[in-house]
Parts: sequence; C-alpha cells; structure tokens
Amino acid sequence: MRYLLTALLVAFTSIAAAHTPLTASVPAANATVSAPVKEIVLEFGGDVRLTAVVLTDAQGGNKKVAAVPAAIAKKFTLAVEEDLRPGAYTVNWRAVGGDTHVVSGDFRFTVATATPL
Ligand SMILES: [Cu+2]
Repeated sequence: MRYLLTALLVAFTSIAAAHTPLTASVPAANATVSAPVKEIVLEFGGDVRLTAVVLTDAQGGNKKVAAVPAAIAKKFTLAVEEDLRPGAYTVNWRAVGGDTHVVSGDFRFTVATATPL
C-alpha cells in the first residue's frame, strides 16, 4: 500500500511539474511599484498561448489592458490602457501550455502613493 501511495505521489508530482509555469512578471508578484505602470509583462517557463489577462483594482473594477496576442510565445507584454492610481491591483491570467493543459494564476502588486518632493 505504501508503495502504491508513493508511486501515485511521484506520478502526480511529475504531472504537476510538467505544466507550464509563470516564471516572472513585471510588476513582480507582491511588488510595490511607482506610477505610471504602462505595461504588464508575463514570462512563462515554455511556450504558451495566452488566453486571458484581467487586471482589477482593489474594488474589483476592471482596468483596460491590451488584447492578448494570438502568438505562441514565452514572454508577453501587454499595454495598460488607463492610468493606475495608487492602490492594490490583481492580475489574473490564463494560458494554454505546450502540453495543451490550461494553466492559470493570479498575482498582486501595489502602485505606491506618490511622495511629494
Ligand atoms: Cu500540463
């Protein structure tokens, strides 16, 4: 029984590891950045087709982001098409990886309050 569980765990771990992960972003996850935030960059561990990127503010309001490109790539840069006021934001993304599995996730970042000179 223990061998079976170990085998299942190993199988499950290798399947999970095969999904294409988000490896980096700009703004970085949990980063505090200064305005203006002109673009969102998503970088993956392999080629993916990005299917959705949704940027929301702390109140859940959608912020306009350029349409996701049709291209298959590792790295995507999407223009943020409206000003982001100081506050917390969440990026929700969804993509189809090279192994045809849908991957998705979200991360937050904060636009800092401008400091007076
Ligand atoms: Cu996968």
